[in-house]
Amino acid sequence: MSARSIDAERLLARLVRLGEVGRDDDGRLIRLAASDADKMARDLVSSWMEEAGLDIIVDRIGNVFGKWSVGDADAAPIMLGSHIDTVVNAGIYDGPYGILAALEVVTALRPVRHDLKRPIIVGAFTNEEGARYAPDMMGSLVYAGGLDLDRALATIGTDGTVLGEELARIGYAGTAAPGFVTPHAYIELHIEQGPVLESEGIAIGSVENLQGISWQKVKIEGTANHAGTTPIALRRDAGHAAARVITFLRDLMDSNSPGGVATVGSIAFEPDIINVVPGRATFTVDLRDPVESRLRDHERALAAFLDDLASQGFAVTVETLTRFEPVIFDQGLCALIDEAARERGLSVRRMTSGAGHDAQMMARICPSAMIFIPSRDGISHNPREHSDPDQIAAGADVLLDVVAKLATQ
Ligand code: HGY
Ligand code: MN
Ligand code: MN
Ligand code: MN
Repeated sequence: MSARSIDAERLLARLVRLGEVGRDDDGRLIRLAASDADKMARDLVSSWMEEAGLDIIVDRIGNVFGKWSVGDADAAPIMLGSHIDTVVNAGIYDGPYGILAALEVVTALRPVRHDLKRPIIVGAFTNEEGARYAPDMMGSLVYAGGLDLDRALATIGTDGTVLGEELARIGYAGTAAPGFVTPHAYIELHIEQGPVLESEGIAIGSVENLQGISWQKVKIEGTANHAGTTPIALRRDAGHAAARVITFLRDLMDSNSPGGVATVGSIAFEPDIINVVPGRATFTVDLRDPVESRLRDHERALAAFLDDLASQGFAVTVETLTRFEPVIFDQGLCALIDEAARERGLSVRRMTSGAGHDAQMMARICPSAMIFIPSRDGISHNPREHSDPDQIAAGADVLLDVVAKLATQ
């Protein structure tokens, strides 16, 4: 059993404290990328990084890193991280948990710093959620060389703002080149955000793969008309058409389960008036599957259904917002996670991540893996998001042990 442990009390207190940054008048937590709330949170996390004795580096896509220059200065660092930005009406653990636990790991390792052979970097990646600027996982994607920096900085948000201008406005348009160092390994500690660990009574998830993600924006143009005088058979009702797409996706997933998921998370009708047949429906489609060929099948099936709508007189346009293939994490790191959990007497199981994470981008440039802890009722992207204090501490202790092993190799 490892003698060391992280300071659970400080970790929990900081999670609550950071969770208050970005509350709106209704008490909802909203910390969209490059917003004023994001700035306040970045400033607070940066101050905690400095308190942990880390040197702050900000790169040109606004990723914030705290570097601990221990060990051999030329050795590739261990990188830990996650994100600070949130969705709308978020919980307090998704993202900050991985960063604040990493700061506790650094602090817990200070007494044995002379045994460490390589630097340790804690990263807070820009715009993981993609709620304001698509694609999601943008900061880590640019860092890993998967998206051109200038193109990312030019991204127009859902509110018409430009990411690069917003980063400059909040003072986080850094100067370091994204990808300035290739880590020896990247480990991300995160809440599961799903029901598996809790339903099986397992303490730790050793995440060995992450499902593919396809984000599309669909626009269906019909004919706005009088809600009272227009018979159903004579309509080109964009609202009915959108509803048929949603039902189609639900049936498609039912026929393919387990595995794939499909979500229409955002939808808008125009002119959006009670007594006018919608002339236009604009909505997003989020498709995911751990198996690339099945994800492609679902994309093709949706495209065929939309073509069929077009043959019925609707004008249909589709814009691809994001497309990431499934990712396999490093088996050696997963074995370390398994071992670290068992040495602490914690139950552990291999699993797939249903959610996207910065680790899936870092896996493009270095061995990467994730550690999950249970989420109560499997809820996330929701203020009811919750993990118990002992689960939060256990995940951070497993991260500590994995980092201690990696940093002394
Ligand atoms: O959508 C996702 O899974 C990620 O949290 N952005
Ligand atoms: Mn997250
Ligand atoms: Mn999230
Ligand atoms: Mn995520």
